[in-house]
Amino acid sequence: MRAAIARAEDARGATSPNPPVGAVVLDADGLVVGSGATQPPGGPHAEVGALAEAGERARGGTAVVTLEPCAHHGRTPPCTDALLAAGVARVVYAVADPNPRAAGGARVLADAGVLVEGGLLADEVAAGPLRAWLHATATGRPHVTWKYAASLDGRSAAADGTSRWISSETSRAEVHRLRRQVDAIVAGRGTVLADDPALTARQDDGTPAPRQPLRVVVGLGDIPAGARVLDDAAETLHVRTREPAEVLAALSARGVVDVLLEGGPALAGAFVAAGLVDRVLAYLAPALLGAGTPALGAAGVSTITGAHRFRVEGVTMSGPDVRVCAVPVGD
Ligand code: AOF
Ligand code: ZN
Repeated sequence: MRAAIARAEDARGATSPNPPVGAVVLDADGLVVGSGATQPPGGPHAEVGALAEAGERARGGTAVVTLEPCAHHGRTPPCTDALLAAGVARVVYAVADPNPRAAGGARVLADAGVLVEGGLLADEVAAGPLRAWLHATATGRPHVTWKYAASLDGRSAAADGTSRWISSETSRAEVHRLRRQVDAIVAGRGTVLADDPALTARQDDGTPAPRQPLRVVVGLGDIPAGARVLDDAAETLHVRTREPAEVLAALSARGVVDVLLEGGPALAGAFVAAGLVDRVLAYLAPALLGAGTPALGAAGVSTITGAHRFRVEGVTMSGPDVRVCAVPVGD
């Protein structure tokens, strides 16, 4: 299952609106004979790729999948048919499919005499590669991660507006890895005017990633010609509103599931105020500024009892910086 999770992680950012799923096939002796991941929409599901690689060696073997195999004719035929045709004797999956159109695969396989086990490493998969898709399936809107870099006193720019480079090279490289895994990067028009960011995903060697997330600029006014977000390094969508729910509706309509919100403070504050931040990723650099732009602008809080409360999911070092991952209390 950990190998299947690794395949799913690699598929992130390329499958939406479908979930990034990973699959591994073992032969009757328990040797790995194939693996696969969900292909871009309309392409084969994870199981199909893993079975193709395994060929005849799948007969009497085991398929391990991060999501319950589908039992429906969607853009592709049911994975249950492919598993049965291959003669797989056992199927182990992590998370049950919550999509009513696709669900029921476990039952179909069991009724055909396959040994079926669900729930293996389900928490790890649900918090990992399937997190955004499960959220979108349950709520009907994309999953939003608000990412920011700030000084230890919570400022994202100094008093004169300069902000390069608050966080370390290690943290910046990690943000590019994150950008490569999401469907869209969202920034406010104010940030585009102030910082002229490229909002592209780079690889560790600095070259552009082969697949770029959609760049989304939010704000009423025009984007000035010559802004880097208008270059042809990636596609850009300009959403002319200040309303976070409208932004997410526009992104949903384009099949976006996994969103990285990257500022600035006013837009992030509006998303937090609307309860539309599903995860916070903070890169805190061991520096003090004392004055300057706060990472978060007004978020609808006037008194301490109104604070938006989060639960810390993880704290790690990112080079010299501290990386905090937090989710809303109750999630
Ligand atoms: C699987 N394996 O790798 C994935 C599954 O429109 P379709 O035919 O591509 O079906 C999309 C639905 O299938 C999706 O909403 C989800 O329920 C399931 N995804 N299932 O067996 C896979 N990606
Ligand atoms: Zn399928």
